[in-house]
Amino acid sequence: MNLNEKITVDAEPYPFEFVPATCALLIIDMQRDFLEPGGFGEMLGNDISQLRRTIEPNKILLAAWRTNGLQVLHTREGHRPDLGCLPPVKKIRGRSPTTIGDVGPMGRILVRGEAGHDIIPELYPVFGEAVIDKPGKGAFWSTDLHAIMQNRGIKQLIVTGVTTEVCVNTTVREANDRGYDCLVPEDCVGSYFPEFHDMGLKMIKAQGGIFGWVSHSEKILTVLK
Ligand code: TIU
Repeated sequence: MNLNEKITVDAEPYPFEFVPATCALLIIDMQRDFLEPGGFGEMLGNDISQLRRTIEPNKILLAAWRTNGLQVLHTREGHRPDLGCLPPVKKIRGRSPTTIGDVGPMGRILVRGEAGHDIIPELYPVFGEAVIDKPGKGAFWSTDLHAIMQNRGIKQLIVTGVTTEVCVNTTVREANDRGYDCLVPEDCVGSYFPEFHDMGLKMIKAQGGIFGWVSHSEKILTVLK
């Protein structure tokens, strides 16, 4: 397969054309605190199984991306240990007794350098894959993601990770405004709330693909072979 040639993957609202060499896999916030039993997400009463079902398809897609020598980017949501980049409103919203920056089940919650902030072992980054630490929901805001994409010639994105309607949706919208195509494989994204997951995907592909395309990892794997 010539990785510099356009290939087409079945998607909604219509087939997605991409050049593998310039299309990065962007894996959003697959962090221990969001996905692991006993983490911050579960501590807040969320059903982590809705997120954990995305681990296996992400693992397979990531392996295929690596096998083909394609570009991979990871993000983590979190804050400086001094919490200088944590807006006070973000800390107090939710009214939980334990909030961002406090000591949680896996270290200080969503603080860089803490165990719970790190990426789950199943999808752990390898050398050469950029890890973007982001203080917000979108991966572009207050990060060097856009510079990295320009420096590495990345023109399109396959966006996976959690959660569908929060960080994935925000990132897809940000990418769209910067002129990038985004394809979201539905089995590789998840939400604590199935109905928000469904609507989050519908919002991306509505109106002729107002923010991008939605497909399935198996369809991407088929065309990569
Ligand atoms: N990564 C991400 O989506 N962060 C969140 O806080 N998501 C929620 O759904 N809460």
